[in-house]
Amino acid sequence: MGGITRDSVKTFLWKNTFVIFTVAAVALGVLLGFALRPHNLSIREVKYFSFPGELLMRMLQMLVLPLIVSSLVTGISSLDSKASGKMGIRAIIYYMVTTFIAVFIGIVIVILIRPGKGSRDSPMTSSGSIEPVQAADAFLDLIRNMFPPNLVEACFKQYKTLYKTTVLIENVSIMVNATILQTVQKTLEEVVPVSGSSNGVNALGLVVFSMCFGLVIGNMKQQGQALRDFFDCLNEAIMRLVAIIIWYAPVGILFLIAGKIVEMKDLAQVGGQLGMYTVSVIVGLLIHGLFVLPLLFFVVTKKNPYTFTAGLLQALITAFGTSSSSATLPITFRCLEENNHVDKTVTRFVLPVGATINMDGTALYEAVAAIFIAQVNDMDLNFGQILTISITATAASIGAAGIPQAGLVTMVIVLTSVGLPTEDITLIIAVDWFLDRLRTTTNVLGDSFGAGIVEHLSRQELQNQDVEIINSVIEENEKHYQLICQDNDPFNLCNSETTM
Ligand code: 7O9
Repeated sequence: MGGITRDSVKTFLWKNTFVIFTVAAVALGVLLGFALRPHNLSIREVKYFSFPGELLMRMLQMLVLPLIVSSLVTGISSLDSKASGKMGIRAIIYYMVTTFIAVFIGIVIVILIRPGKGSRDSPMTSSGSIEPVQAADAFLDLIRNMFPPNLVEACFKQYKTLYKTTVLIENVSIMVNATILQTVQKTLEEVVPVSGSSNGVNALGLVVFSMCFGLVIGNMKQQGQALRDFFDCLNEAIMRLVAIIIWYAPVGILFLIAGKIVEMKDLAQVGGQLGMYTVSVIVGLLIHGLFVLPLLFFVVTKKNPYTFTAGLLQALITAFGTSSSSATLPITFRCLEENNHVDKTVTRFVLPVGATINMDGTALYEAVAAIFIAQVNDMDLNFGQILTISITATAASIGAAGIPQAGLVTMVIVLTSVGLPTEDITLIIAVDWFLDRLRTTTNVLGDSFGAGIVEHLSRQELQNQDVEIINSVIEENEKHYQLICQDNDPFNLCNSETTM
C-alpha cells in the first residue's frame, strides 16, 4: 500500500474521469431503468424520458459527416500513394480475415449449442411483412451508392431499387380453326425495378469520394497545400468538438440505457429456443471480442491487448449505448488517439473505412441467425449450404452500409441464398435490439484493434513519412532563408554567416 499516495490516486481519478463517469452511467442507467419498470410508463412518457439520450445520438451523428470526410481526406493525402496503398491492403486483409473468423466462430457455436433444436416453440407470428429483395438489385444498389451523382444528396440519401408492377397488354392472334383468325388480348404482369431512394447517409459514396479526393490532393504537391491545410484544420476542429461532447456522453448513455430497459418487453418471455439463440450469439461475440481479436493483436504487435481494450472502454460503452458504430466513431477516434496513442495518420485512414465495411459482430450474428432459422425448420444444411451462408454473411456485413435499410435486407439475402423461409426473421426480431448493441460493440472493437495492428505493420512507412516531413520542413526553411537573403541583405550577412 506504501506506493499509493493521495496524489497518485488523484491523478489516476483525474486521468480516468470520463471512463469512471461512463461506467457509473451504465450502472445508474440499469438501476434507474429497472426502478421505473414497475411504474408502467406510457409510450409518450418513455419517449420524453429517453430525450437526453436522443440528444447524445444527434450530437454524435452531427459530427460524423465532417469527421469522416476530413479524416479520410487528410489521412490519405498525407501519405504517398505507395504507402497508402500498402496500408489499405493491410487493412483490407485484416477486415477479411477477422470477418471470416467471426463467421466461422458463429457457425461452430450455433452448431454446437443447437439453439433451434426440437419443435418450434412459438407459432409463426405474422407481425410485419418482409419485403422481397432481389440479391442482384441489392448488389447493384451497393455499386451505385459508391458513386453518388450528387454529393450533397449523398449526405442524407441512398439509392434504392424499388419495384413496380406494370401491366402489358398484348394482342395475340390465334387460329380458331383452319381459316378463322381470332385476335385476343392477353395481359401480362411484370415486376420491373425502378429507381428510388431511402433516407440515410450514403457512407460508402462519401468514403469513396473522400479517398479519391485525398489521393489526388496528396499528389498535387505545393498546389494542394491549401486544401490539405483546410481539411487538417477541419479535422482538428471537429476533434475539439468531440472533446466537449464527450463530457455529455455519460448523461446521454445513462438515459439511452435506462430508456431501453423501461421500454423492453418482459424478459421472462424470452425463453426456450430464443433464449438459447441469444446465448449462442453472446458466446460467439465474447469469444471473438475477448479472445480471438486480442490474440491476433498480441501475435502481431506483442503489446498487451487488454491495456489497449481498457483505453477503448468509453468507445465500447458508447457503442453499447447507441448501437451504432458510425455514431460512436468520434469517440473511437478520441480513445485511440488520446489513450492508446495510435498514429493519427492511421486512425484517420483506417477508422472511417472500418466503420463502413468492417463488421465482425454483424457477420457473426447473421451466420448464427441463418443457421438458427434452419434448425427451427428442421432443415439439415449440407457443407455447401454452410459455406454459402458464411460467404453471404461476410459479404452482407461488408456491404451493409451501401445497402439501404441494411439490417433486414442483408438478412433476407443470406436466408434466400440457401432457400430458408424469410418470414422466420420475425422469430428473432424480439431480441434483435439487444444483440444489436453487443454486435456494435464487437464491431467497434474490431475496427480499433485493426487500427492498432495496421499501425504496427506500417511503422516503416510512417517513419519514412516523418523523415520526409522533417526534410520538407528543412527545405522550406532553407528556401525561406535564401529568399530573405536575396531580398534584404545589403551587407551580405547571409553569405558570411553560411561560411562561418
Ligand atoms: C453497427 F462512418 C460513416 F460515417 F462513414 C458511416 C456512416 C453510416 C459508416 C456507416 C454507416 C452506416 O449506415 N452503417 C450501417 C450499418 C448501415 C446499416 C446497417 C449497418 C449495420 O449495423 C450494425 C448491425 O446492425 O449489426 C451495427 N448496428 O455496427 O452500427
